[in-house]
Amino acid sequence: MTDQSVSRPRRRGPRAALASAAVVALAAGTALLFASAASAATTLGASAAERGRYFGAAIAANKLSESTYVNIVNREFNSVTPENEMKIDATEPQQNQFTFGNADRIVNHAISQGMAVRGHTLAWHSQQPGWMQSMEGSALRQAMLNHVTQVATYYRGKIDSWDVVNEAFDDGNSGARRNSNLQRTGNDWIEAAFRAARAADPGAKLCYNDYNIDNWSWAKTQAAYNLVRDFKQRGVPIDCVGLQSHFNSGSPYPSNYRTTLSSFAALGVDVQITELDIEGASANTYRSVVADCLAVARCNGITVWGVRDCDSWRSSQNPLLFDCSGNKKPAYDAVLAELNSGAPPPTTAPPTTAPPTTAPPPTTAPPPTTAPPPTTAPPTTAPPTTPPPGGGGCSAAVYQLDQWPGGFVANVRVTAGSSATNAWAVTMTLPSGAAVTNAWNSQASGSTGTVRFTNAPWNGRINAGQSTTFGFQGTGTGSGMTPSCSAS
Ligand code: G2I
Repeated sequence: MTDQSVSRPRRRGPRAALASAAVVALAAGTALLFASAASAATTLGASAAERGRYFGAAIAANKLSESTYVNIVNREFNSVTPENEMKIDATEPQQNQFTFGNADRIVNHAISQGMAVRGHTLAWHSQQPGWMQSMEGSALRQAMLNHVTQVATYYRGKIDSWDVVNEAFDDGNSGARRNSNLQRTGNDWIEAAFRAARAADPGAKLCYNDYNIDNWSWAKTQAAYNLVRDFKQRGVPIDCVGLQSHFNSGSPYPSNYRTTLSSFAALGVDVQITELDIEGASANTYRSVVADCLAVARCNGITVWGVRDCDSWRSSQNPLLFDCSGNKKPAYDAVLAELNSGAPPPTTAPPTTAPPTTAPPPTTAPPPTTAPPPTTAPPTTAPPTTPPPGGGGCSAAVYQLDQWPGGFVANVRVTAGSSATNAWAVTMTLPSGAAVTNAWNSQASGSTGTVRFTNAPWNGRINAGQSTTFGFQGTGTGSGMTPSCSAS
């Protein structure tokens, strides 16, 4: 493996000061932490965070040296997805020889900015290196599982959500699996990949990701839905579904998109809009997508597939939020306004309805060519300035990521109980001789003995049953720590 620098996460940059402000606010017992909800947020990431969500972009490592590009990325987004750098051909170009240089550039940049990372993607029929393309059968199954294990282990603790399996279903009306070399290793290849990913990185959310699963009445959507339902029923580890949501004239934004989001969510998984772009970038359509996500408690993040139109894989469609010069487009203003009009996360647990056992709706012929449906009106109520307290408690689990003579790195997953949290604190007693040297996505008070970690400004809100992750580095040995969590 290359570039070990990522195994020592660094202190976050400019946003660290905000964390200190939050601690002051909490210590003073004031609602300062949430004061920003009263005045509209001015960036996509900040506004999404106020609603317990992220707003991200797919980015490319080779553009991180362009100032216009990186300024937009740092200013607007609180999550990134490597557009190509974590794919199989990039990370394992020769069998069992892993290269993480470009992916590390993105991950390190994200950590330095306090951004989350969506990992994309561990198992896919496309962008396979040559050696894998020519493999079949048990050799391929073993190679795929080795790839999942090695890459997820390498990035353990640094990935918020992994696209474990990408695009496994066929287009068209069959609802069948896509015929690929991976599929030919046996129908259970998807669950095998998810189990390997969970074992390698128990703290990451594990997603199934696909395109054309946005329209609830399409056969492909129902096929993905049935996969997730089956996995949940049989205990196969899956935490989220990624709807790519590449909208264009052949696959337009569907009027039943919100139904699709809420139907997946009702299975007990998060729903993430993972590769959003819209041909022509209609402000109304972008606004509708955001409104639909905000209307579904478990739709916890939106990622646009690129930053400026010229960065897009479909640049001739001008499908993104910034023009080629980096100026905000009308779609940007619509997205920000819609985010700002959204309510804070609910403070009570969503109903835990059992997954429907009835047959899915009848499927219709694929891609209607009609115009997108009318957009829904945005809610007109302003968010309250002080959200109600969360009384459902929280729990925390610690994962030691790395230990070397004299030091260690640990990650902590904080999970909200039966109601949303507005703020949380995790206390942990360190082994004798150990000391915290820095923390990210939280603020540590004290460094030895019993250390208290409190939320950063952007991750105090966790929806009921949802989780967030923070990490810290220390000297000494980090084993045997038992975290306890309190929430308000
Ligand atoms: O195709 C759009 C997306 C559909 N869902 C999965 C995504 O992973 C996929 O992303 C696109 C990237 O945006 C493109 O940038 O995946 C393409 C490949 O399947 C990417 O294109 C590739 C080109 O095909 C290569 O020739 C090029 O070397 O990008 C590579 C890096 O620029």
